[in-house]
Amino acid sequence: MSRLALSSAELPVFFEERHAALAARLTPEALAPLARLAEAHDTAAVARSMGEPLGLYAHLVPEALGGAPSGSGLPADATAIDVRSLVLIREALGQVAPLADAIFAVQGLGSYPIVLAGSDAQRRAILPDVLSGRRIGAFALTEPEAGSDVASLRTEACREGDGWVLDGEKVLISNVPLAHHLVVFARTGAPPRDSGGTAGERGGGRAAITAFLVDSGAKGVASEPLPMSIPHPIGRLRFEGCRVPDSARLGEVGGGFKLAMQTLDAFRISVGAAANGMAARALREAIAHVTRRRQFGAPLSEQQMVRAYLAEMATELDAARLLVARAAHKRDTAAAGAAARVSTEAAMAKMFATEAAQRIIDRAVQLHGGMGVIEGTEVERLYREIRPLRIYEGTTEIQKLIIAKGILERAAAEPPADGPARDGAR
Ligand code: COS
Repeated sequence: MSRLALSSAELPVFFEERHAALAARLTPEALAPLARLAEAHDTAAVARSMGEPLGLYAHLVPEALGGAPSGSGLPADATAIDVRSLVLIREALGQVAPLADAIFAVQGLGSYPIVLAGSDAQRRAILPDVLSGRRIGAFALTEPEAGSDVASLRTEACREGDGWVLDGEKVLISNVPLAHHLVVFARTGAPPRDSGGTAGERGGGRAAITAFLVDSGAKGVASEPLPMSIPHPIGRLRFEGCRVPDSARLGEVGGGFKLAMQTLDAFRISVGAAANGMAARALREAIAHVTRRRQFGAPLSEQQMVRAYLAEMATELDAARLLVARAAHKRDTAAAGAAARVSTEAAMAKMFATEAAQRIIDRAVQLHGGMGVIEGTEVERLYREIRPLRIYEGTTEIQKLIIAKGILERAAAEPPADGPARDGAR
C-alpha cells in the first residue's frame, strides 16, 4: 500500500494545515508495526503503542490539558478536541488495523468525560498517562437491561458518609480486559418505574444519572471478558459494594446523561470515519481483484455489472466522507466549542457511513467470489469487522430517532416562510 486514503487529501476544503501534517505522519510504513501487533491479536501492545511511540492518544486530549497542539481554528475552549484529527486517525486505522481503531476509540470515550467534567486533580492524575498509553480507559454505560434506553440504567450509587457505594452490572464494555480506569454511569436518584412511557417520563429517568471515575482494580469491581466474532477486547463488569470517595464523581450529581451524550456526539462522528477507512480498504481490494482476475477471456473490470458495482461503491464512499467531514468541521468550528450541539449531523454521519461501508464491503466480498468468504482474506475480515459499527455508540435506529428529532425541532424553531399568497388572502 503506497499511501492511505484520507479525507484531508480528498476534501481539503474541510481541513487545515495541521491536518495535512498529521496525515503525512499516518503512512502505511509508520503504522506497519501497529498493524503487525493487531494481526497477532496482541491487544495490550496495540493499546500501549498508540500512546508511545505513535502519539495518537495525544489527539484525544486538548492542547490546554497537555494534548497535541491544535493550532488555529478551534474555539478558545479548554475542553474542545479536534474532531477532524480523530477523523483522520480513525480513517487510517480503519484501513490498516480495525482492532487498533476500536481500542483507540474507547480510549477516547474513557477519557473525554474526564476532559469535559473532571476536576483539576482528576485530569492531572489520569490524562498524562492516557496520552502515553500507560493507562487505558473504558466507558461503562451499557447494562443488560439498558442499551439504547440509557435513561433506564439500574447500576446504583448510594450516598454513604462522604462517599458513594456502587452496585450493579455493566455489559458489552469495550476495553474492559485492558482498562485501568472506568467511567461508570450510575443512578444517584430514584430508580425508573416500569410503567411504560419514555424513560424520561418514568420516575428518576435521566436526571438521576451521575458519572464516576473508578479504578478497575478497586475492591468491589469484578470483570470478565466476553468472546466476540472479531478480535476485540470487550467484557462484563460487576460492582458489589464498591466504595468510592466523592472526589471520584465526574461532574455534577445528575449530570451523567448529558455527559454521556456530549461524549458520544464527538465520537459518533469518528465512528463514521472508521467505517470510511474500512470501506476504502475494501474498495481498493476490490479494484485490485477485478483488474487482475480474468473470466470469459477478459479482466472482470471489463464487465458492465462489475463496473456498476465499483461506481456505486465509490459514490457511496464519497458521500459518507462528505457527511463525516461536514459534521467534524461544524463541531470543530462552532463558537460554543465542546458545548455545541452537532447531534443531528453526527448521527447522519454515523448512520450513513456505517451502513454504506457495510454495503461497500459486502459488494467487495461479492466481487471476490468464493475467495471472499475464505477465512483470512482481507475482504472476509473486513466483512466481520464492519458489523459492530452499525450497533455500537448508538444503533442505526437510534441515529434515525436523533436525526428526526433534530430536524423537527429546527423546523419548529424557524419562522414560517412567506409562501405565495393564497386565493382570498389578498
Ligand atoms: N449534548 C448536551 N445535551 C444533550 C445532548 C448532547 N449531545 N444530547 C441530549 N442532551 C440533553 C437534551 O438537551 C435533553 O436535555 P433537557 O432534558 O434539559 O431538555 C436531555 O439530554 C435528553 O435528551 P433527549 O431528549 O434527546 O433524550 P431522549 O431520551 O429523547 O433520547 C437517546 C435519548 C435515545 C437519543 C439516547 O438515550 C441515546 O443516544 N441512546 C443510545 C445510547 C448509546 O449510544 N449506547 C451505546 C453506548 S456506548 S458503545
